Amino acid sequence: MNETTLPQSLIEKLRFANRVVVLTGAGISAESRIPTFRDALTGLWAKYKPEELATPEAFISNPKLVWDWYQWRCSLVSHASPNPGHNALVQMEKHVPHFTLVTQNVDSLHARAGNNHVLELHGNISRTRCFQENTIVTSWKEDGQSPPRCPSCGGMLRPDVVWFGESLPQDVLEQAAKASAACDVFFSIGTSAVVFPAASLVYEAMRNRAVTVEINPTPTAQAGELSYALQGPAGEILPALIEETWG
Ligand code: BV8
Repeated sequence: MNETTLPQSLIEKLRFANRVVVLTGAGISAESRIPTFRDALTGLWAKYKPEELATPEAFISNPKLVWDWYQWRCSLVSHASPNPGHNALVQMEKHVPHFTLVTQNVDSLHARAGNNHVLELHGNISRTRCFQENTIVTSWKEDGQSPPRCPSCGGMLRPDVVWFGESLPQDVLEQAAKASAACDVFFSIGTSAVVFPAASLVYEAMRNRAVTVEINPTPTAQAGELSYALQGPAGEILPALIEETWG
């Protein structure tokens, strides 16, 4: 059901919840002025679809284009700060006995806001790895090459994110699936719910008869299947939800 006010029944369930899982997507960082994944294609990249750039094939065929796109996004992230939506989830973690935060985002904003133990399904744009050796690389020679080269094997460097067609970190996905299958309340916040397997976590929660909640200004295709679909920006809804639930 679509709601713009906060349903009292949800407040009650959240107040007494023992296990809560929150899945976030790019929308929760939109109010930190980071374009959402599907809005991040402006300027040089406007003519591409994100699925066309966030793939190993795209990187192999045009490494500079893909590397520069991530460098541009990195600069946006470095100038961004957590917003009230991120901060509200830090408060939620304090109130809920067993709280699991799972994110598809690669921008570190949940950790910077103060959430502990964030499960990053799709990696993190602040880390760089060797495309050949798959090892994390922390320093390299800036000789104007884009992408820069690995100091140990000379191969191209790439962002430490999960591209389409690449497997998610198995341990992280297993922790997220386990928590989703055991939770009382599952939130899906700021995600278009079209990327898998992240978008399948809510069904693990449903199988466990959890209360399921979407927070998004635009109801997603999953909205009709959920217990609640709260229509609005996370930066407004989440602080109000924390305030009404725990005062
Ligand atoms: C894989 C890289 C095994 C980093 C990303 C079923 C099972 C398994 C795989 C598949 C499957 N079906 C299809 C697949 C393949 C594929 C897939 O899902 N394709 C889609 C397009 C159909 N999945 C994969 O390839 C995954 N790999 O499963 O490995 C495998 C191996 C080989 C072959 C097959 C399978 C890998 C998926 C990860 C891909 N990498 N990112 C980066 O560059 O960021 S995913 C990318 O999309 C981002 O990480 C992003 O986080 C993610 C999801 O997007 P959203 O976060 O939802 O962002 P979006 O812009 O779409 O939406 C924003 C939402 O926010 C909107 O709804 C908007 O209304 C809302 N919003 C806006 N403002 C606000 C707001 N909400 C709240 N408040 C606001 N203020």
